Amino acid sequence: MTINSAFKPALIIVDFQEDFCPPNGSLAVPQGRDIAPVVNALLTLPFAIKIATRDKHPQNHISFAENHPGAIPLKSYHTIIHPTDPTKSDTTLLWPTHCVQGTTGADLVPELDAEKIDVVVDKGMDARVEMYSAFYDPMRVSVSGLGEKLKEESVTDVFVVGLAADYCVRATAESAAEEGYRTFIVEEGTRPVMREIWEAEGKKMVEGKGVRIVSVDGEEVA
Ligand code: VGL
Ligand code: ZN
Repeated sequence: MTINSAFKPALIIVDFQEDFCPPNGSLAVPQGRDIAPVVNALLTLPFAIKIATRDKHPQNHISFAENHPGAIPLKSYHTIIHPTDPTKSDTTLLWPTHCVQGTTGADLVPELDAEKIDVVVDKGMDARVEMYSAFYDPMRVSVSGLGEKLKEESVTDVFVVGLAADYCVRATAESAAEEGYRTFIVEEGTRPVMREIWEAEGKKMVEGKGVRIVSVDGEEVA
């Protein structure tokens, strides 16, 4: 019998950026900035690699309601046709304009202990597709390089925190699980856009995809 005891954990801090935080973020997640102490505490632990991701959209990004006349942010949906295979399409929620490349809204928050981060991965840069997962968009038109990084480091386990729990944290964790990593969301290190739906349905759906939601105390919480 061979015992494979490899344990090379990665920490992925998703989109901990000004536009996702109160008081001034254009798409502020309630209490989003409050995750800083937990995230910084995790950054002191011996992860094999510590990665921060940034949502970095061009001004003409497909997910911005203002780019679709009459659309209402957080209420309207838009159909994205696959850029090269028009038989494929996807329906996506539209947002207030956020994390535009070159604006301060796209900056990582100053509360984050950025010195401890090994790699910053940018995502959402292709105007034609929405990209919640930090690995790739659902149509795999835009690929960030995060997957390659984890492979290079022979990562076995992925711990995900950041913003927002119900969108980019969730999608990134689901991709990690799909890529074969043991994957965890650390509950205190994230906050959802829509708390009620996240608690009532979202967590169970993520867990159904093989992601474990854990507490910093080590207790399984969901
Ligand atoms: C996100 C909505 C739009 C996120 C990014 O980081 O969760 N949510 N773009
Ligand atoms: Zn975005």
